[in-house]
Amino acid sequence: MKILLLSANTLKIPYPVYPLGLDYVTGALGSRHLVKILDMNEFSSPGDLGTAVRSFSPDFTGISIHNIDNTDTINSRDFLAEYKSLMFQIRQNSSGGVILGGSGFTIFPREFMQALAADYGVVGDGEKLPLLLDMLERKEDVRSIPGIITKEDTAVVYGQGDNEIKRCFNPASSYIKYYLAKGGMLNLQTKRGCPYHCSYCTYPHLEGRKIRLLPPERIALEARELQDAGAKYIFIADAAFNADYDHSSQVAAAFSKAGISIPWGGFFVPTSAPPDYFRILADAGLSHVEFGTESLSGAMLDSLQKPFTVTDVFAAHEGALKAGLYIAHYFLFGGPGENRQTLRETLDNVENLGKAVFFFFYGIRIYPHTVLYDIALKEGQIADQQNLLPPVFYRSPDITEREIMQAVEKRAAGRLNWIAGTGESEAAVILPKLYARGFSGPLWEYLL
Ligand code: B12
Ligand code: SF4
Repeated sequence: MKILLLSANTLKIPYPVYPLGLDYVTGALGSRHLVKILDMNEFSSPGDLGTAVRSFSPDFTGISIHNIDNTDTINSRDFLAEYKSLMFQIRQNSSGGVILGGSGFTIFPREFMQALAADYGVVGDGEKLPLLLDMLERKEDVRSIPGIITKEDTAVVYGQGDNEIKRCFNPASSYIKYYLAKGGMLNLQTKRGCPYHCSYCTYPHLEGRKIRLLPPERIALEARELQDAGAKYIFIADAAFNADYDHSSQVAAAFSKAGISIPWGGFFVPTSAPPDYFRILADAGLSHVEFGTESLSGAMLDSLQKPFTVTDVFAAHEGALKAGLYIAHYFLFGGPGENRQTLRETLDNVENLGKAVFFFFYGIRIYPHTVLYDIALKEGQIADQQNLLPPVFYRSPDITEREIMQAVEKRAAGRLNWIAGTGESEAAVILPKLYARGFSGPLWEYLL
Protein backbone atom coordinates (compact mmCIF):
# COMPACT_ATOMS: atom_id res chain seq x y z
CA MET A 1 0.00 0.00 0.00
CA LYS A 2 1.01 3.65 -0.39
CA ILE A 3 1.27 5.28 3.03
CA LEU A 4 1.67 9.00 3.49
CA LEU A 5 2.91 10.08 6.93
CA LEU A 6 2.38 13.70 7.84
CA SER A 7 3.91 15.62 10.74
CA ALA A 8 1.34 18.27 11.67
CA ASN A 9 3.49 20.13 14.21
CA THR A 10 4.41 23.66 13.13
CA LEU A 11 5.07 25.08 16.60
CA LYS A 12 8.46 26.79 16.65
CA ILE A 13 8.68 27.51 20.37
CA PRO A 14 11.09 26.91 22.02
CA TYR A 15 12.39 25.69 18.63
CA PRO A 16 11.12 23.44 15.81
CA VAL A 17 11.12 19.80 16.94
CA TYR A 18 12.21 17.11 14.45
CA PRO A 19 9.34 14.58 14.01
CA LEU A 20 11.10 11.67 15.72
CA GLY A 21 7.93 9.57 16.11
CA LEU A 22 7.55 9.23 12.33
CA ASP A 23 11.06 7.74 12.02
CA TYR A 24 9.90 4.92 14.31
CA VAL A 25 6.62 4.47 12.44
CA THR A 26 8.61 4.28 9.17
CA GLY A 27 11.02 1.80 10.78
CA ALA A 28 8.08 -0.39 11.79
CA LEU A 29 6.48 -0.23 8.32
CA GLY A 30 9.72 -1.51 6.73
CA SER A 31 9.75 -2.21 3.01
CA ARG A 32 6.32 -3.86 2.75
CA HIS A 33 4.71 -0.50 1.96
CA LEU A 34 5.68 2.53 -0.10
CA VAL A 35 6.10 5.25 2.54
CA LYS A 36 6.41 9.00 2.05
CA ILE A 37 6.87 11.51 4.88
CA LEU A 38 5.71 15.11 4.64
CA ASP A 39 6.40 17.73 7.27
CA MET A 40 4.05 20.74 7.60
CA ASN A 41 7.06 22.89 8.52
CA GLU A 42 8.08 22.60 4.86
CA PHE A 43 4.82 23.93 3.43
CA SER A 44 4.10 27.59 3.04
CA SER A 45 0.34 27.06 2.62
CA PRO A 46 -2.23 24.26 3.16
CA GLY A 47 -2.88 24.42 -0.62
CA ASP A 48 0.68 23.17 -1.27
CA LEU A 49 -0.08 20.20 0.96
CA GLY A 50 -3.16 19.40 -1.14
CA THR A 51 -1.02 19.22 -4.29
CA ALA A 52 1.53 16.93 -2.61
CA VAL A 53 -1.21 14.62 -1.31
CA ARG A 54 -2.89 14.41 -4.72
CA SER A 55 0.33 13.58 -6.53
CA PHE A 56 1.23 10.73 -4.10
CA SER A 57 -2.33 9.38 -4.02
CA PRO A 58 -1.99 7.43 -0.74
CA ASP A 59 -4.12 4.46 0.33
CA PHE A 60 -3.80 5.81 3.86
CA THR A 61 -2.55 9.07 5.32
CA GLY A 62 -1.21 8.89 8.87
CA ILE A 63 -1.19 12.20 10.73
CA SER A 64 1.16 12.67 13.67
CA ILE A 65 -0.46 14.86 16.33
CA HIS A 66 2.33 15.81 18.69
CA ASN A 67 0.95 18.91 20.41
CA ILE A 68 -2.58 19.77 21.44
CA ASP A 69 -1.83 23.23 22.80
CA ASN A 70 1.13 25.30 24.03
CA THR A 71 0.32 24.52 27.71
CA ASP A 72 0.77 28.10 28.77
CA THR A 73 -1.82 29.68 31.08
CA ILE A 74 -0.61 33.18 30.28
CA ASN A 75 -0.89 32.92 26.51
CA SER A 76 -2.88 29.73 25.89
CA ARG A 77 -3.14 28.56 22.27
CA ASP A 78 -4.53 25.31 20.91
CA PHE A 79 -3.97 23.86 17.45
CA LEU A 80 -7.28 22.14 16.69
CA ALA A 81 -8.31 24.65 14.00
CA GLU A 82 -4.95 24.07 12.26
CA TYR A 83 -5.46 20.29 12.35
CA LYS A 84 -9.01 20.66 11.00
CA SER A 85 -7.73 22.65 8.05
CA LEU A 86 -5.09 19.96 7.39
CA MET A 87 -7.77 17.31 7.46
CA PHE A 88 -9.87 19.32 5.02
CA GLN A 89 -6.96 19.47 2.54
CA ILE A 90 -6.35 15.72 2.82
CA ARG A 91 -10.02 14.81 2.34
CA GLN A 92 -10.27 17.18 -0.65
CA ASN A 93 -7.24 15.60 -2.32
CA SER A 94 -7.36 11.93 -1.38
CA SER A 95 -9.98 9.20 -1.27
CA GLY A 96 -7.74 7.08 1.01
CA GLY A 97 -8.34 6.58 4.73
CA VAL A 98 -6.91 8.76 7.49
CA ILE A 99 -5.18 7.34 10.57
CA LEU A 100 -4.26 9.49 13.59
CA GLY A 101 -1.38 8.88 16.01
CA GLY A 102 1.15 10.70 18.20
CA SER A 103 1.51 11.79 21.81
CA GLY A 104 -1.12 14.56 21.69
CA PHE A 105 -3.57 12.19 20.02
CA THR A 106 -2.86 9.45 22.60
CA ILE A 107 -3.94 11.75 25.44
CA PHE A 108 -7.33 12.48 23.82
CA PRO A 109 -8.01 9.74 21.24
CA ARG A 110 -11.83 9.86 21.24
CA GLU A 111 -11.93 13.65 21.25
CA PHE A 112 -9.52 13.89 18.27
CA MET A 113 -11.30 11.12 16.31
CA GLN A 114 -14.52 13.03 16.68
CA ALA A 115 -13.15 16.53 16.09
CA LEU A 116 -11.23 15.51 12.96
CA ALA A 117 -13.60 12.80 11.67
CA ALA A 118 -10.68 10.42 11.08
CA ASP A 119 -11.11 6.75 10.12
CA TYR A 120 -8.68 5.07 12.54
CA GLY A 121 -6.40 5.98 15.41
CA VAL A 122 -3.31 4.33 16.88
CA VAL A 123 -3.07 5.01 20.61
CA GLY A 124 0.46 4.89 22.11
CA ASP A 125 3.26 3.17 20.21
CA GLY A 126 3.02 3.72 16.46
CA GLU A 127 4.73 0.37 15.96
CA LYS A 128 1.18 -1.08 15.89
CA LEU A 129 0.46 0.57 12.53
CA PRO A 130 1.70 -2.32 10.30
CA LEU A 131 -0.64 -4.72 12.07
CA LEU A 132 -3.55 -2.34 11.55
CA LEU A 133 -2.72 -2.03 7.84
CA ASP A 134 -2.40 -5.81 7.46
CA MET A 135 -5.79 -6.36 9.03
CA LEU A 136 -7.36 -3.61 6.94
CA GLU A 137 -5.92 -5.23 3.81
CA ARG A 138 -7.42 -8.57 4.85
CA LYS A 139 -10.69 -6.80 5.75
CA GLU A 140 -10.54 -8.14 9.33
CA ASP A 141 -12.05 -6.55 12.43
CA VAL A 142 -9.32 -4.17 13.61
CA ARG A 143 -11.02 -3.47 16.92
CA SER A 144 -9.45 -6.64 18.32
CA ILE A 145 -6.03 -4.90 18.34
CA PRO A 146 -5.39 -3.16 21.69
CA GLY A 147 -4.69 0.52 21.13
CA ILE A 148 -6.61 0.82 17.85
CA ILE A 149 -9.63 3.08 17.77
CA THR A 150 -12.17 3.44 14.98
CA LYS A 151 -14.62 6.25 14.39
CA GLU A 152 -17.44 4.20 15.91
CA ASP A 153 -15.55 3.35 19.14
CA THR A 154 -16.51 5.09 22.34
CA ALA A 155 -13.90 3.36 24.54
CA VAL A 156 -10.20 2.68 24.05
CA VAL A 157 -8.42 -0.50 25.10
CA TYR A 158 -4.94 0.68 26.10
CA GLY A 159 -1.83 -1.43 25.63
CA GLN A 160 1.66 -0.72 24.30
CA GLY A 161 2.21 -4.19 22.80
CA ASP A 162 5.71 -5.60 22.56
CA ASN A 163 6.57 -4.59 19.03
CA GLU A 164 10.17 -4.20 17.97
CA ILE A 165 11.36 -0.58 18.27
CA LYS A 166 13.37 0.27 15.17
CA ARG A 167 14.13 3.73 13.85
CA CYS A 168 14.46 4.54 10.15
CA PHE A 169 16.46 7.77 9.89
CA ASN A 170 16.92 9.11 6.37
CA PRO A 171 19.70 11.73 6.24
CA ALA A 172 18.71 12.55 2.64
CA SER A 173 15.15 13.61 3.49
CA SER A 174 14.29 17.21 2.64
CA TYR A 175 12.80 18.05 6.03
CA ILE A 176 16.03 17.33 7.96
CA LYS A 177 17.56 20.39 6.32
CA TYR A 178 14.83 22.51 7.85
CA TYR A 179 15.80 21.47 11.40
CA LEU A 180 19.52 21.72 10.70
CA ALA A 181 19.05 25.30 9.52
CA LYS A 182 16.90 26.25 12.52
CA GLY A 183 19.00 25.40 15.54
CA GLY A 184 20.62 22.20 14.25
CA MET A 185 18.89 20.03 16.84
CA LEU A 186 18.01 16.43 16.10
CA ASN A 187 16.75 13.93 18.66
CA LEU A 188 16.73 10.32 19.76
CA GLN A 189 15.24 8.02 22.37
CA THR A 190 17.26 5.70 24.62
CA LYS A 191 14.26 4.00 26.23
CA ARG A 192 10.49 4.25 26.62
CA GLY A 193 8.51 4.54 29.83
CA CYS A 194 8.70 6.26 33.20
CA PRO A 195 8.30 4.30 36.45
CA TYR A 196 7.30 7.30 38.61
CA HIS A 197 3.85 8.48 39.67
CA CYS A 198 3.89 12.30 39.51
CA SER A 199 0.29 13.29 40.01
CA TYR A 200 -0.23 15.46 36.92
CA CYS A 201 2.00 13.71 34.39
CA THR A 202 0.87 11.95 31.20
CA TYR A 203 4.20 10.30 30.36
CA PRO A 204 3.61 6.97 32.16
CA HIS A 205 0.28 6.73 30.33
CA LEU A 206 1.85 7.67 26.98
CA GLU A 207 4.90 5.42 27.15
CA GLY A 208 4.00 2.94 29.89
CA ARG A 209 5.32 2.69 33.44
CA LYS A 210 7.58 -0.24 32.64
CA ILE A 211 10.91 0.96 31.27
CA ARG A 212 11.79 -0.51 27.88
CA LEU A 213 15.53 -0.04 27.35
CA LEU A 214 17.10 0.25 23.92
CA PRO A 215 20.64 -1.16 23.44
CA PRO A 216 23.26 1.56 24.22
CA GLU A 217 25.49 0.59 21.26
CA ARG A 218 22.58 0.90 18.84
CA ILE A 219 21.65 4.30 20.25
CA ALA A 220 25.24 5.48 19.94
CA LEU A 221 25.28 4.42 16.27
CA GLU A 222 22.06 6.36 15.80
CA ALA A 223 23.65 9.41 17.48
CA ARG A 224 26.58 9.03 15.11
CA GLU A 225 24.20 9.02 12.13
CA LEU A 226 22.61 12.25 13.40
CA GLN A 227 26.04 13.82 13.87
CA ASP A 228 27.17 12.72 10.40
CA ALA A 229 23.96 14.17 8.95
CA GLY A 230 24.99 17.59 10.29
CA ALA A 231 23.27 17.77 13.70
CA LYS A 232 24.85 20.35 16.01
CA TYR A 233 23.05 19.14 19.15
CA ILE A 234 21.15 16.02 20.17
CA PHE A 235 18.11 16.18 22.44
CA ILE A 236 17.37 12.92 24.23
CA ALA A 237 13.58 12.72 24.08
CA ASP A 238 13.18 10.23 26.99
CA ALA A 239 10.61 11.03 29.68
CA ALA A 240 13.57 11.20 32.12
CA PHE A 241 17.04 10.21 30.82
CA ASN A 242 18.34 9.27 34.29
CA ALA A 243 15.30 7.17 35.31
CA ASP A 244 17.75 4.27 34.87
CA TYR A 245 21.20 5.33 36.13
CA ASP A 246 23.01 2.22 34.84
CA HIS A 247 21.53 2.38 31.38
CA SER A 248 22.04 6.13 30.96
CA SER A 249 25.70 5.74 32.05
CA GLN A 250 26.12 2.95 29.51
CA VAL A 251 24.60 5.17 26.80
CA ALA A 252 27.12 7.91 27.69
CA ALA A 253 30.00 5.40 27.49
CA ALA A 254 28.72 4.17 24.11
CA PHE A 255 28.54 7.80 22.87
CA SER A 256 32.23 8.29 23.76
CA LYS A 257 33.17 5.04 22.03
CA ALA A 258 31.21 6.02 18.91
CA GLY A 259 32.99 9.39 18.69
CA ILE A 260 30.06 11.66 19.47
CA SER A 261 31.60 15.11 19.55
CA ILE A 262 28.49 17.31 19.46
CA PRO A 263 26.79 18.44 22.70
CA TRP A 264 23.62 16.78 23.94
CA GLY A 265 21.00 17.17 26.64
CA GLY A 266 17.64 16.02 27.90
CA PHE A 267 15.14 15.89 30.75
CA PHE A 268 16.40 14.68 34.12
CA VAL A 269 14.63 13.90 37.36
CA PRO A 270 16.55 15.34 40.36
CA THR A 271 16.76 12.08 42.29
CA SER A 272 19.84 11.06 44.23
CA ALA A 273 22.50 10.21 41.62
CA PRO A 274 25.52 7.90 42.00
CA PRO A 275 28.79 9.76 42.75
CA ASP A 276 30.38 11.24 39.63
CA TYR A 277 27.30 10.46 37.53
CA PHE A 278 27.09 13.93 35.99
CA ARG A 279 30.87 14.15 35.49
CA ILE A 280 30.83 10.84 33.57
CA LEU A 281 27.98 12.13 31.38
CA ALA A 282 29.69 15.50 30.91
CA ASP A 283 32.86 13.72 29.77
CA ALA A 284 30.71 12.00 27.13
CA GLY A 285 29.41 15.33 25.81
CA LEU A 286 26.34 16.06 27.96
CA SER A 287 26.07 19.86 28.03
CA HIS A 288 22.50 20.75 29.12
CA VAL A 289 20.52 19.28 32.03
CA GLU A 290 16.80 20.14 32.23
CA PHE A 291 15.44 19.19 35.66
CA GLY A 292 11.69 18.63 36.13
CA THR A 293 11.88 19.99 39.68
CA GLU A 294 8.39 21.58 39.88
CA SER A 295 8.65 22.79 43.51
CA LEU A 296 11.15 23.29 46.31
CA SER A 297 8.60 22.96 49.08
CA GLY A 298 8.64 19.53 50.74
CA ALA A 299 4.85 19.63 51.17
CA MET A 300 4.31 20.36 47.47
CA LEU A 301 6.75 17.68 46.33
CA ASP A 302 4.69 15.21 48.38
CA SER A 303 1.42 16.56 47.03
CA LEU A 304 2.66 16.27 43.42
CA GLN A 305 3.98 12.77 44.25
CA LYS A 306 7.47 13.66 43.03
CA PRO A 307 10.06 10.87 43.57
CA PHE A 308 12.61 13.14 45.30
CA THR A 309 13.06 15.55 48.21
CA VAL A 310 14.30 19.14 48.39
CA THR A 311 17.66 17.79 49.59
CA ASP A 312 17.88 15.52 46.53
CA VAL A 313 17.32 18.52 44.25
CA PHE A 314 20.20 20.45 45.84
CA ALA A 315 22.46 17.38 45.58
CA ALA A 316 21.56 16.76 41.92
CA HIS A 317 22.05 20.47 41.17
CA GLU A 318 25.49 20.50 42.83
CA GLY A 319 26.53 17.34 40.96
CA ALA A 320 25.57 18.89 37.62
CA LEU A 321 27.14 22.24 38.51
CA LYS A 322 30.43 20.65 39.54
CA ALA A 323 30.47 18.76 36.24
CA GLY A 324 30.34 22.16 34.48
CA LEU A 325 26.91 21.60 32.91
CA TYR A 326 24.30 24.17 31.93
CA ILE A 327 21.30 23.64 34.21
CA ALA A 328 17.62 24.54 33.88
CA HIS A 329 14.92 23.84 36.46
CA TYR A 330 11.23 23.82 35.58
CA PHE A 331 8.69 24.82 38.25
CA LEU A 332 4.93 24.24 38.28
CA PHE A 333 3.01 26.43 40.71
CA GLY A 334 -0.60 26.19 41.79
CA GLY A 335 -0.97 22.43 42.33
CA PRO A 336 -3.12 20.93 45.09
CA GLY A 337 -2.02 22.39 48.44
CA GLU A 338 -0.07 25.34 47.00
CA ASN A 339 -0.40 28.35 49.29
CA ARG A 340 1.56 31.50 50.20
CA GLN A 341 3.87 29.56 52.49
CA THR A 342 4.75 26.79 50.00
CA LEU A 343 5.28 29.42 47.30
CA ARG A 344 7.62 31.44 49.54
CA GLU A 345 9.49 28.29 50.53
CA THR A 346 10.09 27.37 46.88
CA LEU A 347 11.22 30.88 45.90
CA ASP A 348 13.56 31.10 48.93
CA ASN A 349 15.11 27.77 47.95
CA VAL A 350 15.46 28.80 44.30
CA GLU A 351 17.60 31.73 45.47
CA ASN A 352 20.00 29.20 47.00
CA LEU A 353 20.26 26.96 43.96
CA GLY A 354 22.95 28.96 42.28
CA LYS A 355 23.79 29.20 38.63
CA ALA A 356 20.85 27.96 36.53
CA VAL A 357 17.93 29.07 34.38
CA PHE A 358 14.51 28.83 36.04
CA PHE A 359 11.27 28.43 34.09
CA PHE A 360 8.14 29.10 36.17
CA PHE A 361 4.68 27.94 35.09
CA TYR A 362 1.38 28.72 36.86
CA GLY A 363 -1.60 26.38 36.77
CA ILE A 364 -1.21 22.72 35.86
CA ARG A 365 -2.85 21.34 32.70
CA ILE A 366 -5.39 18.67 33.69
CA TYR A 367 -5.06 15.45 31.71
CA PRO A 368 -7.09 12.24 31.93
CA HIS A 369 -5.50 9.13 33.53
CA THR A 370 -3.75 11.23 36.18
CA VAL A 371 -4.23 11.63 39.94
CA LEU A 372 -4.64 15.38 39.36
CA TYR A 373 -7.65 14.64 37.16
CA ASP A 374 -9.31 12.77 40.05
CA ILE A 375 -8.53 15.61 42.48
CA ALA A 376 -9.88 18.25 40.08
CA LEU A 377 -13.04 16.20 39.55
CA LYS A 378 -13.57 15.80 43.30
CA GLU A 379 -13.05 19.50 43.89
CA GLY A 380 -15.46 20.40 41.09
CA GLN A 381 -12.78 22.12 38.98
CA ILE A 382 -13.84 19.89 36.07
CA ALA A 383 -17.04 17.97 35.37
CA ASP A 384 -17.34 14.25 34.73
CA GLN A 385 -16.96 13.55 30.98
CA GLN A 386 -15.80 17.13 30.36
CA ASN A 387 -13.91 17.52 27.08
CA LEU A 388 -10.42 18.66 28.16
CA LEU A 389 -9.06 19.09 24.65
CA PRO A 390 -9.54 22.84 25.07
CA PRO A 391 -6.95 23.31 27.84
CA VAL A 392 -8.16 23.39 31.46
CA PHE A 393 -5.65 24.17 34.22
CA TYR A 394 -5.80 23.07 37.86
CA ARG A 395 -5.73 26.01 40.29
CA SER A 396 -5.04 25.71 43.99
CA PRO A 397 -8.05 26.93 46.01
CA ASP A 398 -5.57 28.43 48.53
CA ILE A 399 -3.79 30.98 46.35
CA THR A 400 -4.70 32.93 43.22
CA GLU A 401 -2.79 32.84 40.00
CA ARG A 402 -2.36 36.62 40.27
CA GLU A 403 -0.69 36.27 43.68
CA ILE A 404 1.67 33.62 42.34
CA MET A 405 2.55 35.70 39.27
CA GLN A 406 3.18 38.82 41.34
CA ALA A 407 5.35 36.96 43.84
CA VAL A 408 7.45 35.36 41.10
CA GLU A 409 7.84 38.60 39.16
CA LYS A 410 8.80 40.51 42.31
CA ARG A 411 11.39 37.89 43.20
CA ALA A 412 12.71 37.70 39.62
CA ALA A 413 13.38 41.45 39.83
CA GLY A 414 14.34 41.63 36.18
CA ARG A 415 16.82 38.72 36.35
CA LEU A 416 17.01 37.24 32.85
CA ASN A 417 17.41 33.66 34.09
CA TRP A 418 14.04 33.75 35.92
CA ILE A 419 11.45 33.21 33.19
CA ALA A 420 7.71 33.23 33.75
CA GLY A 421 5.93 30.77 31.43
CA THR A 422 7.45 29.64 28.16
CA GLY A 423 8.80 33.12 27.40
CA GLU A 424 7.04 32.47 24.10
CA SER A 425 6.83 36.00 22.71
CA GLU A 426 10.46 36.83 23.58
CA ALA A 427 11.72 33.47 22.27
CA ALA A 428 9.75 33.90 19.03
CA VAL A 429 11.67 37.12 18.32
CA ILE A 430 15.14 36.24 19.58
CA LEU A 431 15.68 32.54 18.72
CA PRO A 432 15.09 32.69 14.93
CA LYS A 433 17.61 35.56 14.72
CA LEU A 434 20.24 33.62 16.66
CA TYR A 435 19.65 30.45 14.63
CA ALA A 436 19.96 32.46 11.41
CA ARG A 437 23.33 33.70 12.66
CA GLY A 438 24.52 30.11 13.08
CA PHE A 439 23.84 29.55 16.80
CA SER A 440 22.67 26.04 17.61
CA GLY A 441 21.14 24.08 20.47
CA PRO A 442 18.46 25.13 22.96
CA LEU A 443 20.27 28.42 23.75
CA TRP A 444 18.65 29.01 27.17
CA GLU A 445 22.20 29.05 28.60
CA TYR A 446 22.55 32.56 27.14
CA LEU A 447 20.11 33.75 29.80
CA LEU A 448 22.67 33.00 32.50
C1 B12 B 1 10.92 15.46 24.46
C2 B12 B 1 9.69 16.35 24.52
C3 B12 B 1 9.86 17.71 24.27
C4 B12 B 1 11.21 18.32 23.89
C5 B12 B 1 11.51 17.98 22.42
C6 B12 B 1 12.96 18.14 22.08
C7 B12 B 1 13.36 17.51 20.79
N1 B12 B 1 14.22 18.18 20.07
O1 B12 B 1 12.92 16.42 20.46
C8 B12 B 1 10.97 19.85 24.16
C9 B12 B 1 11.46 20.21 25.54
C10 B12 B 1 11.59 20.83 23.19
C11 B12 B 1 9.45 19.89 24.14
C12 B12 B 1 8.76 21.05 23.94
C13 B12 B 1 7.38 21.13 23.94
N2 B12 B 1 6.51 20.18 24.33
CO1 B12 B 1 7.03 18.33 24.59
N3 B12 B 1 7.36 16.53 24.93
C14 B12 B 1 8.42 15.79 24.82
C15 B12 B 1 8.10 14.32 25.19
C16 B12 B 1 8.65 14.03 26.57
C17 B12 B 1 8.63 13.25 24.25
C18 B12 B 1 8.32 13.46 22.77
C19 B12 B 1 9.08 12.47 21.94
O2 B12 B 1 9.90 12.81 21.12
N4 B12 B 1 8.86 11.17 22.16
C20 B12 B 1 9.54 10.10 21.45
C21 B12 B 1 8.81 9.76 20.13
C22 B12 B 1 9.43 8.55 19.48
O3 B12 B 1 7.48 9.43 20.48
P1 B12 B 1 6.22 10.07 19.76
O4 B12 B 1 6.54 11.31 19.06
O5 B12 B 1 5.11 10.10 20.73
O6 B12 B 1 5.88 8.97 18.63
C23 B12 B 1 5.43 7.67 18.93
C24 B12 B 1 3.91 7.55 19.04
O7 B12 B 1 3.28 8.71 19.52
C25 B12 B 1 3.46 7.18 17.64
N5 B12 B 1 3.20 8.18 16.62
C26 B12 B 1 3.71 9.40 16.45
N6 B12 B 1 3.24 9.96 15.32
C27 B12 B 1 2.42 9.05 14.73
C28 B12 B 1 1.68 9.10 13.56
C29 B12 B 1 0.92 7.98 13.20
C30 B12 B 1 0.14 8.01 11.94
C31 B12 B 1 0.89 6.84 14.03
C32 B12 B 1 0.07 5.67 13.66
C33 B12 B 1 1.62 6.80 15.22
C34 B12 B 1 2.39 7.90 15.56
O8 B12 B 1 4.54 6.38 17.18
C35 B12 B 1 5.78 6.85 17.71
C36 B12 B 1 6.64 5.63 18.02
O9 B12 B 1 6.01 4.76 18.92
C37 B12 B 1 6.53 14.34 25.18
C38 B12 B 1 5.85 13.46 26.23
C39 B12 B 1 5.95 12.02 25.89
N7 B12 B 1 6.43 11.25 26.81
O10 B12 B 1 5.60 11.61 24.80
C40 B12 B 1 6.20 15.82 25.44
C41 B12 B 1 4.94 16.44 24.81
C42 B12 B 1 4.82 15.98 23.37
N8 B12 B 1 5.22 17.86 24.82
C43 B12 B 1 4.18 18.58 25.03
C44 B12 B 1 4.17 20.01 24.99
C45 B12 B 1 2.89 20.69 25.42
C46 B12 B 1 5.28 20.74 24.57
C47 B12 B 1 5.39 22.26 24.39
C48 B12 B 1 4.20 22.94 23.72
C49 B12 B 1 5.66 22.86 25.78
C50 B12 B 1 5.92 24.35 25.77
N9 B12 B 1 4.90 25.12 26.11
O11 B12 B 1 6.99 24.77 25.46
C51 B12 B 1 6.68 22.39 23.54
C52 B12 B 1 6.39 22.34 22.03
C53 B12 B 1 7.65 22.25 21.19
C54 B12 B 1 7.41 22.15 19.71
N10 B12 B 1 8.04 23.01 18.92
O12 B12 B 1 6.65 21.31 19.28
C55 B12 B 1 2.95 17.73 25.32
C56 B12 B 1 1.93 17.68 24.18
C57 B12 B 1 0.53 17.62 24.70
C58 B12 B 1 -0.09 18.99 24.67
N11 B12 B 1 -0.69 19.45 25.74
O13 B12 B 1 -0.04 19.63 23.67
C59 B12 B 1 3.59 16.32 25.62
C60 B12 B 1 2.77 15.12 25.23
C61 B12 B 1 3.87 16.31 27.14
C62 B12 B 1 2.63 16.42 27.99
N12 B12 B 1 2.38 17.54 28.60
O14 B12 B 1 1.89 15.50 28.15
N13 B12 B 1 8.90 18.67 24.33
S1 SF4 C 1 9.49 11.72 36.61
FE1 SF4 C 1 8.94 13.17 34.99
S2 SF4 C 1 8.17 11.88 33.32
FE2 SF4 C 1 8.18 10.58 35.15
S3 SF4 C 1 6.12 10.74 36.02
FE3 SF4 C 1 7.38 12.33 37.02
S4 SF4 C 1 7.10 14.19 35.77
FE4 SF4 C 1 6.40 12.42 34.56
